[in-house]
Amino acid sequence: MNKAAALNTKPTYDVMKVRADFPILARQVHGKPLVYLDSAASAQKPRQVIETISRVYTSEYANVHRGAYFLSEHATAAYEAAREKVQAFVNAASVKEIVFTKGATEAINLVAATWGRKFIKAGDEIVLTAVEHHSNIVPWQLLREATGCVLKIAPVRLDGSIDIAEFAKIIGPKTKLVAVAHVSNVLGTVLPVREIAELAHAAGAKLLLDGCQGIVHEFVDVQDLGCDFYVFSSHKLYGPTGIGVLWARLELLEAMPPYQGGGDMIDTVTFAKTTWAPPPAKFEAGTPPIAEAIGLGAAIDYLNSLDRVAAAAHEKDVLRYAMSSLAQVPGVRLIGTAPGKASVQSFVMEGAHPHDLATVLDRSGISVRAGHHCAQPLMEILGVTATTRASFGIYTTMQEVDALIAGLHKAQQVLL
Ligand code: C6P
Repeated sequence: MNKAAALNTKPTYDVMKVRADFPILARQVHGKPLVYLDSAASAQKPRQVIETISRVYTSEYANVHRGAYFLSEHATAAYEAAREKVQAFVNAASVKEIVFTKGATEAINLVAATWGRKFIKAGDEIVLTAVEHHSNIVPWQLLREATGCVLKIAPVRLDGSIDIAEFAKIIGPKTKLVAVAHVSNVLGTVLPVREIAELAHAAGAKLLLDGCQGIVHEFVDVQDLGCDFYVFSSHKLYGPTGIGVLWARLELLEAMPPYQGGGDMIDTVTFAKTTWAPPPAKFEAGTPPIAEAIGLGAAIDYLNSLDRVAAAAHEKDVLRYAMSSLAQVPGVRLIGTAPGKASVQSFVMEGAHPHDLATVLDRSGISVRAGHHCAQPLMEILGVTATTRASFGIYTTMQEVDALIAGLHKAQQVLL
């Protein structure tokens, strides 16, 4: 058994068995076996999720919350069961705290447009970090335009870690909200969110966690994390696109005005006055993404069917192997080396633009992301315009890391 194969084998985690659940991983790209190393952008889907969505549309589909007939009642029960699965997955205190959105981006915009417009005033401060994704920057800039609030940015060290002492200096009596990534999509840093929660709450501020990458690699217990809002997208969690989650403590959701008006979010409507349904319906105007929500539920069932501790350990092993292998490629510099990081690895290669590198790797069947990763301010701080990023999931093998390394050596011959 070679080194890579040996590292793949764990008594409790059979990565090849997991891979067999993901039909797309068997395909070829440009005549080469697919090596999919872009799960941080969007994860591939297991057969169990694909079959659930197919089954919904084949035999179980109708609109929800509206029909007094069998199919509609069935679809409603399945949609609401998906909400319960999410509740259990993140350990929310109540199923009423789970709002379905179309993704993390919409969830953050929802908080900014509702809670933000109601509770943030001119001069109030919102604290972000330098590692944020545009989805956790731009909604707050829109709020700044609307309210005159101030955005303050906590710095990141060059290795990608957050200096909590520096963070503490940014938070003050005017801080009303701290909005940070749970895990950085560029650096893989797992932010010290419990310490950040303590700092935020000591200042009387709320904490929003952008859990887009966090929910994938960490065990999320929203009550234990001490946050007030937690958002994520299904498509990075092996579920379908078009569905995401906003979790917020119930009293916050109750105090927030609606985001959009329409069907399903009302209690009574007259031309003179409309009253709202209680959360979560208040925030789910219109026909929701029904099959997508049920598909997310199937993704959660799938993840729960695995040994998740072993899966997480496998991902960490892949990351460690990738970091040490990449570091040995001449001219490669790792971007993001904070201790305890999640399995996302950015790098630059001397003399090769990340986009060219990604294109050459693609010819070998290897899918990686290149660019600014929707984190342009972070790129500026790191002094790069772009990076190449390999990100790993529950199905990534050590041999795929070897393929990446071989692809990089090949790219050096082509590009340098
Ligand atoms: N990051 C990446 O390749 P949406 O698009 O709403 O599903 O997720 C937005 C988002 C928000 N926060 C973080 C930390 C993210 O990583 C993402 C999505 C992808 O890194 C696509 S840009």
